[in-house]
Amino acid sequence: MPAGLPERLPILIAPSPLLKARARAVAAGDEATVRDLLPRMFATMYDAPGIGLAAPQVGTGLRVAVVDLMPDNVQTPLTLINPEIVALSEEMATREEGCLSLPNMYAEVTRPARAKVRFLDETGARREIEADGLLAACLQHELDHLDGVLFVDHLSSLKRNMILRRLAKETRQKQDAPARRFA
Ligand code: GNR
Ligand code: NI
Repeated sequence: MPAGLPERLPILIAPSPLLKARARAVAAGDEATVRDLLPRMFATMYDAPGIGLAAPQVGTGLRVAVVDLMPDNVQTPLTLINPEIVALSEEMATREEGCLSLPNMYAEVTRPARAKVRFLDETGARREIEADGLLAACLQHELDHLDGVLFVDHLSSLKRNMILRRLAKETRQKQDAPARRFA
């Protein structure tokens, strides 16, 4: 029985091996796990704050993601279970992306400008959305997570390594005791 506010989950930071793994499809028997996971994923995403969160980012290897672009600052939650790309535009678009698993790192990522995605919603109903703009980028970013792909994997190895090294350095500095910071 769920009681009180959903608990926020710790977000895995790169280079966690769980972020590189392919998540498995939600199947019969996963209902209780998914029902318990979704409110926690939304709470974690809103708290971060972020506009999307994939289950592998919180250590669950299931093909589940949540998205909310908060249009006009109004919560508009979107739950994606077993999402699949049905179509991608030939036209590409470039925009700055960030990722809760690569905190404080941002880079311009080029992806198809429009995406059609098929998925099951939180009630198990089959749905399909055709997205452009930020939603198209966010959906592709979340589906990538389910295949163990991060936005830096779309960059040149030079840019990717720069970001991963900077992140490793910042993570090290945060974890070090303040007295050891300059040691
Ligand atoms: O909060 C997020 N912002 C964002 C901006 C541009 C493209 C994708 C995203 S998703 C990201 C949250 C996240 O890490 N989701 O996996
Ligand atoms: Ni991400």
